[in-house]
Amino acid sequence: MNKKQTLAKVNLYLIADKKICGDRNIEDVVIQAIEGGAQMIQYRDKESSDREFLELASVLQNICERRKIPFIVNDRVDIAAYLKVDGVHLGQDDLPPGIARKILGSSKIIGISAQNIERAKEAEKHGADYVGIGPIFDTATKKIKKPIGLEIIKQAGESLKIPFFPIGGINLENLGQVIEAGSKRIAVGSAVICAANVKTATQNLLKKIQHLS
Ligand code: TZP
Ligand code: MG
Repeated sequence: MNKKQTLAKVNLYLIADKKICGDRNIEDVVIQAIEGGAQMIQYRDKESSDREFLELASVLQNICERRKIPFIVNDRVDIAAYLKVDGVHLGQDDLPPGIARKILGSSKIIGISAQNIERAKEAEKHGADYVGIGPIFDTATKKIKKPIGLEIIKQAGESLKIPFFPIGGINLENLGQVIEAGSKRIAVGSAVICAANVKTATQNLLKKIQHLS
């Protein structure tokens, strides 16, 4: 499957953030989430050393590979290239997508975070394969500005050709609003990772969104 076909199938994207895993083992969280139906995994880790990042990325890559789930690493184009993972996710202050593309090649998935529609369109223009747009709602996962709200989802639906994933504070209670605003995809962290039961929480989110494409 090429990356377009892969992304077309993803409604539920898990951001496996090491920090929000807390005492939970990130490998177990990822396994449970995949069992519950998570369709793409991003390893996000702002606190580990380079070496720990490399080791954990490799372990998670194996977990995902065995289950045929695309695996993306956050920030680290170098580690993505070395491990030959499926892609990288970059923020506005990371390497620009054009440079990541030169390093990783055309077959890899490059995702970009955008906080407004102009940035999202720019990311598309510079060769991003998908954008994460948010934070839609309040989130404790990322120490950033105010939530941008649901309006951008409609704008993204009208102006982007590439897939977009609303992100930030999305949970089972507010998912209906995200869908109503025009998205058939979401990226979630805490709603899955901090749930009493990771697998059930993933299943419940998926049930609401998977029929949309
Ligand atoms: N960008 C905005 S929120 C977030 C990122 C990477 C992490 C996931 O947020 P949440 O609220 O834990 O689902
Ligand atoms: Mg980043």
